[in-house]
Amino acid sequence: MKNSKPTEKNDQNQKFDDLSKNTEDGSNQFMTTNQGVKINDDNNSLKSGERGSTLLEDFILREKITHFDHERIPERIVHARGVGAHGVFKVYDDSMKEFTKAKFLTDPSLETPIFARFSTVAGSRGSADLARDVRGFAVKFYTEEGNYDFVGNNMPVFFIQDAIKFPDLIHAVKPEPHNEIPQAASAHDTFWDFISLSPESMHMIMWAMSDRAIPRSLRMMEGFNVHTYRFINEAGKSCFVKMHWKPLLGMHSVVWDEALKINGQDPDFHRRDLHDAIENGDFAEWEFGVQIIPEEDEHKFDFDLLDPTKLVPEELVPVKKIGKMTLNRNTDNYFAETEQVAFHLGHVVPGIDFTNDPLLQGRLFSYTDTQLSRLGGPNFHEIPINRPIAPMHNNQRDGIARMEINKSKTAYFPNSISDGSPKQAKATEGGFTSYQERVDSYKIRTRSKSFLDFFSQATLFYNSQSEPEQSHIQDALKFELGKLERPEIAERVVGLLTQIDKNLAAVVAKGLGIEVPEPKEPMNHQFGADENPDDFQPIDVNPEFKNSPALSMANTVKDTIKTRQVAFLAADGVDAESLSSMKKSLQDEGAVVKVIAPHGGYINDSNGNKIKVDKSFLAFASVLVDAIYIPSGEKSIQALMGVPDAIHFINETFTHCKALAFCGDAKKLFDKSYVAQKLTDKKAIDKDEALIMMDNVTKEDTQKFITAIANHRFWPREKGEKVPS
Ligand code: HDD
Repeated sequence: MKNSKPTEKNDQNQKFDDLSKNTEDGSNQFMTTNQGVKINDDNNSLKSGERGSTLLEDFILREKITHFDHERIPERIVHARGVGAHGVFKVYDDSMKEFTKAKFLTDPSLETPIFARFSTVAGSRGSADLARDVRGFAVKFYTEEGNYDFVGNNMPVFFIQDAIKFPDLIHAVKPEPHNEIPQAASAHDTFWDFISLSPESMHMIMWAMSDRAIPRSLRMMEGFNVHTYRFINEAGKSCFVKMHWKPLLGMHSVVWDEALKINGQDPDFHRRDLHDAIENGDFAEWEFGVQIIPEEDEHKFDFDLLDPTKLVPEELVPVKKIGKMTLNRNTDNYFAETEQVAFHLGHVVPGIDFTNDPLLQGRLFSYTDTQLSRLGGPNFHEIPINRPIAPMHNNQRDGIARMEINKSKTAYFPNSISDGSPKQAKATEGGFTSYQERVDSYKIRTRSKSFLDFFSQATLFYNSQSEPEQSHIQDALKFELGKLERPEIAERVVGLLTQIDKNLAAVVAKGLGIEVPEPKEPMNHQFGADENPDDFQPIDVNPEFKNSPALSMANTVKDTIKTRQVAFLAADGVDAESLSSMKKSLQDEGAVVKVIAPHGGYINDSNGNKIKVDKSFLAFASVLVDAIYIPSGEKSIQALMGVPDAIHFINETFTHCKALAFCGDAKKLFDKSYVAQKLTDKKAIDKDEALIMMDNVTKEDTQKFITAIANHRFWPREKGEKVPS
């Protein structure tokens, strides 16, 4: 692994210069107290005699313990588990000028520093990475015009339509109040109880039950800003915009059985993956895309643009890719940067504005408010990771942990004493002006009737999935609902599923051992006490689009094995050529090779060369890699045949539909696997494109292996005869 210091290239960044004002490096320095007094003994407290009691006078001990006692801050109420990294963002050209005046989106000469944080939603700070969950996708842009925060998810829609329901949703999904069970899981009664009474959530449920909820890597997932926002151009004209992040490596997921096992084998799987990729110089990249909708088209769709449970199909409004984000530097300190970073979708710059989406509007209140208790007061914007690189002057003063020393004799506006400073900026000088949206309406507490189509896009999503993806959704629902203790909740959910797809409902009902129920009336329970329930029941909409290929991960990028992990199973005597030539070919394509052997340290190859073992079987597992390869070598294969873990590697890799390649006499090892022994349909082995048998490492066979890894999974295995792993 390369040195964790940033490379020369990615060290050049205005935000890094800014952060460097607050960095501390104790190398070759004396240890001191917080007051700068050098410490002579950090190992023993001050006592009255060698065996006497400790003295209160010991300011070194007191200071150290006091600071330790207060090291923790409240974890985020949601999105507590996360990982962050630094990077840069650049637009390709100035084509967005037509729509927005935001400089960082229109000036291709600018490289905007960014900090991104990815997270799971429900779990605590120490929970495992591969929970079935939505992933937070937050990006802070330190632009010249102030900070812009993108606070999105890896799914383009949300569970609820109004922010007033957010505490209910989160109370339902978090561990149950009486026993704080389960951790980082939605498979429990309170979550599904809430969902079963809130049919607006069914579109998001389809996403959350899909493979999108168990990404292979944070680097391999999309990001969405969910709400419809506005762009405002220099002339003050507005249009609507949906924002997207598209990963250059494509979208890929693990399978559920892997997710369960990864959570035990390496609960930091995603965190480690991002960290290691950046350390290796494999910087994570996403293209930034926008769907632009002219203001006049607001009512053109068969859904409401203000409804956050709806997406705009890409086939209807194409995503124009306008720039690229590159994450190229890990944090120096997790707490100072990733834990203390505070995102807020209300942090916008001129050229970006809000809409009346009621979920968005409520969020605008929540994000600053939550930091007040999480980060201890109103000055969290001064924490280095949060402060803008744009100049910052105003009349806000004081408060806990104020860092800035404001020199002005005045802290009010207007003033004459300070010559009217700091001054207001005209719009032409970059002053933020809100979009003058015409509003003419009654003050009213209700849900818009245009939000009552709860199922058509859930059906669109389900119909757009490939067969394996659909079957994973079915299994996820069987798993989640199968965990419920109250059968009536599962029945209500299956009732709602009938509104999405009859077959989906039937398959799930069968898995649960129940009859397919009629949906319980009323389906929707989200209305006021004085409102008529009948007015708020789901409406039927026949959507313009029945299928959107962009929604299926089957259609993603599959032409690269960059950063994919391949385990080479080997022992002493491994054939030197069989190991090294495959290793070189895979590494040339950007894959990461790990040698897994019966013991740690080194093994000897057939030429007597020492080969470093990355991990022993005991300290590793097949679920941590994308593919396995077993090089030839009689002695090595003999040894592996005596290692049950090696056979288990093969069984599991096969069951998880990943690529396997066997070279020469490694076939003998394959013969010991369940795949060879229990699969009665031998033709399935011949037809299996991701199970590669090679006599030698030929160019052709290597290419077959590379293609199989790039395809990520060979799903026909799931449909065929099952073998145990
Ligand atoms: Fe939220 C954190 C994304 C709805 C209230 N949210 C948070 C984070 C992300 C999102 C990515 C973590 C940011 C970080 O890494 O620090 N939230 C979303 C999306 C939503 C959404 C995409 C729907 C479209 N959130 C939402 C609502 C509310 C909140 C409706 C409240 C009314 N969210 C919060 C919060 C958090 C938060 C309580 C917890 C920690 C924080 O803000 O800084 O304010």
